[in-house]
Amino acid sequence: MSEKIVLYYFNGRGKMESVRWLLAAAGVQFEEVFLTKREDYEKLVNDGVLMFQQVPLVEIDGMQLVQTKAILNYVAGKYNLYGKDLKERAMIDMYSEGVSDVMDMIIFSLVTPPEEKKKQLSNIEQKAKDRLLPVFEKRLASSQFLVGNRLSRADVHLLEVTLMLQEMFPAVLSGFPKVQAFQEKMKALPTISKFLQPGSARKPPPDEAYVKTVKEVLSHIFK
Ligand SMILES: N[C@@H](CCC(=O)N[C@@H](CS)C(=O)NCC(=O)O)C(=O)O
Repeated sequence: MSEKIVLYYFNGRGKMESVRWLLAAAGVQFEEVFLTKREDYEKLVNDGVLMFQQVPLVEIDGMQLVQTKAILNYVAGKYNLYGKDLKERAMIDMYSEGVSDVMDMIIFSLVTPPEEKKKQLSNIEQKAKDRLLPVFEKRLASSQFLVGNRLSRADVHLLEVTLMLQEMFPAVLSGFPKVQAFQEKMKALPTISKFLQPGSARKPPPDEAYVKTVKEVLSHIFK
């Protein structure tokens, strides 16, 4: 297996987008293989590289890693985005999991039946405003970074989710000035600024074509 980092997923955000964000924030190059047809998924399964028959899959350091959290943990540990000790790491995990609760709701809203969509979106907005953002607004009032005195994966995940929330609810940060200031500071970091430019590996918000591809590739789920 080569030294290259290779990401196997759909050509869209889904569960891989946070991995792309983390690698990009660390300034690490990676390649991508996109699943566009059912056969692409079947080949990976038949080759035995998907431990649980699920993507994301990331080839890194001679390993074929699956399970998004395991991938994120490894990337964060390898590129010094996981705190200086176990206590910092526990704090980073708490913030990251809080973000992931809302991120998962956003990801799965894609396949929510149309009649439930409105309610689901309103749940996401409410959860973001009532639970998620107040925690970070409070924390960022007294600290530049979420944990310790340097960038961690928690900061990167927070930036990602707040940008996603703004795409869906443009005024969502209006009562959260510290989170807004944090966003601006994060966006100015050279690696992140580069990732936010057109032409980077960052994926656009999902559209119908993306949903169609996912449903075709995973036709055993979306019957
Ligand atoms: N716990 C896994 C879940 C991964 C997952 O659900 N992947 C979907 C695509 S986003 C998949 O490959 N599903 C196929 C299946 O479950 O059969 C993770 O977080 O990586």
